[in-house]
Formats: sequence, C-alpha cells, structure tokens
Amino acid sequence: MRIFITLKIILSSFFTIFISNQALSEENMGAAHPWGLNLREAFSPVMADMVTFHNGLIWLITAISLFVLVLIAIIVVKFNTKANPKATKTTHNTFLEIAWTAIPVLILVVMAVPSFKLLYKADVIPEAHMTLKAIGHQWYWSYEYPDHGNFTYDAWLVQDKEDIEGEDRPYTRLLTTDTRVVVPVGKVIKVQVTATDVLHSWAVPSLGVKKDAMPGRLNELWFQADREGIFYGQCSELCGTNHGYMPIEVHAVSEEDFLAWIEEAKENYAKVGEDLNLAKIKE
Ligand SMILES: [Cu+2]
Repeated sequence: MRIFITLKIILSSFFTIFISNQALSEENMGAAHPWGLNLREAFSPVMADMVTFHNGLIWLITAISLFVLVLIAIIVVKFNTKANPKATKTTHNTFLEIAWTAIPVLILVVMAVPSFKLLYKADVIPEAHMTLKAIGHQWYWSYEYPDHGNFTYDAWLVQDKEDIEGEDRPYTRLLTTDTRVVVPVGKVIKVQVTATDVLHSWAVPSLGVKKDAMPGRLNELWFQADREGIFYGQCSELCGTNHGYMPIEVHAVSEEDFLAWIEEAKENYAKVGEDLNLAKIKE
C-alpha cells in the first residue's frame, strides 16, 4: 500500500511538471492560457479534489490501456498464421471468464468510492458565510447580495481594453465583465443560481463549480476560494446567439477589502425591487 502511495506521488508530480504547466500561469488568475493542458489550476478545495481524482484516473486508464495493448501485441506476434498455423479449438475457460468479469467490476467499485465522496462534497453545502445570487439573462448575468444590503447589479462583457482602463484588474478577452463579483477569500460562499428567460449555467472552472440556471427554479452551489485572485467563468448552457458573450468574473479578496467593496456597491447599485422601472410605475 505504501509503495502504491509513494508511486502515486512520484507519478502525479511527474505529471504536474511535464504535462501540465499550470504553475507557470499568471499568478492567481483562474483562466485558461495558451497551450495549457489538463484541468484548470485549482483555487478551491473541491476543485483540488477534482484534479487529484482526475489525475488518479488518468493513471488507472493508462495502465488498463497498456495492459490491453500488451495482450493484443502477444496475440499478434504469437498467434498469427505463420507462428501458429494450427489454431486451438478451445472455447471456454471458466477461470478466465470469471476473472475478466470480476476484475473490471472491482475496478469500477474502487473508482466509485472517491467519485461519490467527491460528488457529495460538492453537493452538500457546508454552513455558509454568505449567500450570493446569480441570475442568468439573455445575455448577461446579474447578481444580488441578500446578506449585505440586498443590492443588485448586472455584469456585461467588456468588448474593449479601453473600457476598463485605469482599473486595478487586467483585461482578459471575452472574460472580463464591466462589474465584478466580489467574495471574501477562504469563506464558504453559497450561490443561488436561477434565470429569467432560458436555461443558462453559472460555471467557474478554477473554483470547481457549474450549475444550471433555470427559470422558476433555485439551484444552489458552494465554493471556497483558497487564495485571493481573479477567477473567470462562462455561461455553460447554450442559451442563444450571445451565449459565448456572458462571462463571469469572480474576485476573491480579503474580508477587509470585501466589506469596503460592499459599502461602495451599496451606494452605486440599486436595491433589489427598487429598480428604475418600479420607481417609474410608482410615479
Ligand atoms: Cu447563458
């Protein structure tokens, strides 16, 4: 068992160094980068587990594929017409038949254990520090902060680098939004996801989250950013012509910066239910 674990550590570090160059990516940016291979760099515990699980499975399927390849090679070399002109008439082998049924089943069971563990880890929401509401629209996201004054604002794609000039964040093509989602680092954030028109999906790969946004339904997910940084995401459910142009930009910042941003946001953004249209109707 110990040998297996050591081997796994050696192999996975080999994998990390030579196959994935995520460590070389820009510091604390949850975004894809040119020539990047493998999954996105993990910025949350759930995503870290997903990456570990994925890497483990890669080795498992590699071993299985090599084993099958070796069997095929043996057959091709030893049992071709030249090497083995008189074929045997054997048709049954009880031991082999049981083995090739039972071993794959066992492998699947072994895979299922960590898989279900991870599934429940992602699904069961721990006690949350705060709730954020993400609402999908054709074609932008809007957000609400029910625990911090219940303000709301929209987040649209920024088309041009100049549009965010002078701001304290980089411009990332097709991923930068005019407003940002700000959350405190290291805290459990519960996100309620819904939509107003058609199906959308709120997904941020480096945080390991993706959940469908459905009109009339409230889906929930959770994440915990383990480092400060910017994590990008995109709508991940085909929702119409501008599906590819409704990105998500999450900033994980210190609690202090978060509260400062909240104060600013309360002043700049409308309260839920008190938007301009409603005000007009009241008049
Ligand atoms: Cu969408």
